Amino acid sequence: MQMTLAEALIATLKAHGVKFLFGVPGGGSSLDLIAAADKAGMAFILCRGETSAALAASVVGELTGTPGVALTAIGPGAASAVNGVAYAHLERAPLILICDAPALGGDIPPHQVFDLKALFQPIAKACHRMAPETGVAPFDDLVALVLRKPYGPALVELSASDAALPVDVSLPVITTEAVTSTASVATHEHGIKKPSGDLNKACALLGQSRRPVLLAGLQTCSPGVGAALRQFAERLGCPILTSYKAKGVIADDHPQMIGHFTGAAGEAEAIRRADLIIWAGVDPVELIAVPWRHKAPLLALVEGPGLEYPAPPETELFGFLPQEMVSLAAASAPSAWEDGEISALRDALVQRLSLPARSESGQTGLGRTRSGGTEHTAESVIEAVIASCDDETSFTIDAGAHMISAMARIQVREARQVLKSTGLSTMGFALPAAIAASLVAPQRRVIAFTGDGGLMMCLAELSTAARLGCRLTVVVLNDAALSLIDIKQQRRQLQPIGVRYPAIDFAAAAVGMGCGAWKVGRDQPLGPAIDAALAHEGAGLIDVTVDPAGYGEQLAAMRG
Ligand SMILES: Cc1ncc(C[n+]2csc(CCOP(=O)(O)OP(=O)(O)O)c2C)c(N)n1
Ligand SMILES: [Mg+2]
Repeated sequence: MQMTLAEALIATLKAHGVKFLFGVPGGGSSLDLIAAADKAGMAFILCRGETSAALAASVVGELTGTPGVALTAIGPGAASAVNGVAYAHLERAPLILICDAPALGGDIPPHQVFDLKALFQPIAKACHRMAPETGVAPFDDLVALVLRKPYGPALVELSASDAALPVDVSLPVITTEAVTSTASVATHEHGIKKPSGDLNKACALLGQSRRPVLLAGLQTCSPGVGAALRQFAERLGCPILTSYKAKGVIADDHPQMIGHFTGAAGEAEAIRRADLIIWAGVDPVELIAVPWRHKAPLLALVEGPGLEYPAPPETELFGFLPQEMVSLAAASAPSAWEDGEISALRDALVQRLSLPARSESGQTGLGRTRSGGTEHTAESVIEAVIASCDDETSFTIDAGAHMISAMARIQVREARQVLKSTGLSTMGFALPAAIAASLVAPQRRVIAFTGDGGLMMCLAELSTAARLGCRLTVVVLNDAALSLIDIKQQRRQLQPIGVRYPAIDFAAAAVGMGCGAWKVGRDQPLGPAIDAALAHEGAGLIDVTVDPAGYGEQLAAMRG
């Protein structure tokens, strides 16, 4: 069969179940790809910036297990996507970034041209310039590469002249169902193979343990893992902590759930009391950058070798995580943990992560506090919003001080029902991620909790959300400051320079971009705005002025 190279790439993506291409087009091959996608019934989602496009595409990849795809122009378009590609790299998301490429040869000046491969090499699994002579086969290989665990991004360069040339194609024998169905993922990838590694040693470790603790990381979000993980945990009767990325893989209200595992001091007490740490699919990139503080041996159950553990594991099993857990089940017996002890640990962690109560004067710990009174806080706003949401609601969370309350307070029952950047911890994530989540599951409402600083980095995507009619509500915890950095500056007793700015009127900006918007000042009631925003069918935004005064103490309690 004959197709143009652009059509052949689109056909390959379609065969893999790709439904959306995100991006900002240039005048080169992106136009050929958009035209081919349109013919193939695939939607091009025009974004306002390439970073947001690559972030949204990565999140689609995380949510669906199919590759996320973003298109950019030459030079500046590609360079502008770097942070989204860094996200896919450090959060293990399957992403293909297709950039316009300059025509080769001739006397063409190098306008907008620089070495993209060198730019992306440290964060991409592969960088490849497509050529009609080699047909679509190298692209098939790239798709397979980004879908190999751990997932990650690849860069593809394609010139307009090459995109339009005919190629011979024989499409890969792969169907959407084969790629996306849970059962087939399990059998295709892993068959009924025994895990590799020293199973006897792993069984012996588990058999000797009286007080194991289970840490579940991002690999447990893979299809088919959650149920096996829960059965394994329930058989052990031990405390469970999930990483931020794995939030929901075991329901937050499960009686054995203690909270989140980040590597910080906050959760250390629960782990300190354990005699064995079961490291279930945690990717070390999920931990904050502090020295490992635990002495108990590590039993690692992971998808594959090569992880840079913070401490050498006593033993590792590699393969399909449920299979590893089934293989260990024979050696596992109910642990010596008591229910009351587990719930006390959970209560202590919840308490520790709460914003400190305000004193009469409005002072809460570290200096530079604002006035007291009836101000909203990140915690009070998040609690009020989630109290009005149904169980189906998805959440996205940006980076910043507000994130701690959001992750501690939101309770979900599904993996990836809360989306957050952890390995990269980038700002400007919550809104593009919410757009992606809304496109993947249009019937579910998405709430994006963000700081004012993070929203300013992707504000223009409000117009994308409005144009697409996404059922999403952005909640801006507006403190007119980069509070997380403000706190760190205060702790180092430095002058307050470069972390504060005049408050932005986000509601006015949102209205200007076609969103419904509600503004809640410091002494104004929040309830009516929440009711109106959640009743609004399209994209909306609540801009709430919050008091950041308690963040310093909260962060100190969490990170020590
Ligand atoms: C793209 C990016 N730039 C800078 C940082 C460093 N950083 C982390 S949190 C933060 C401040 C966030 O401010 P805001 O969004 O207002 O949230 P707040 O801390 O005030 O709740 C900064 C600058 C980052 N994580 N990502
Ligand atoms: Mg802020």
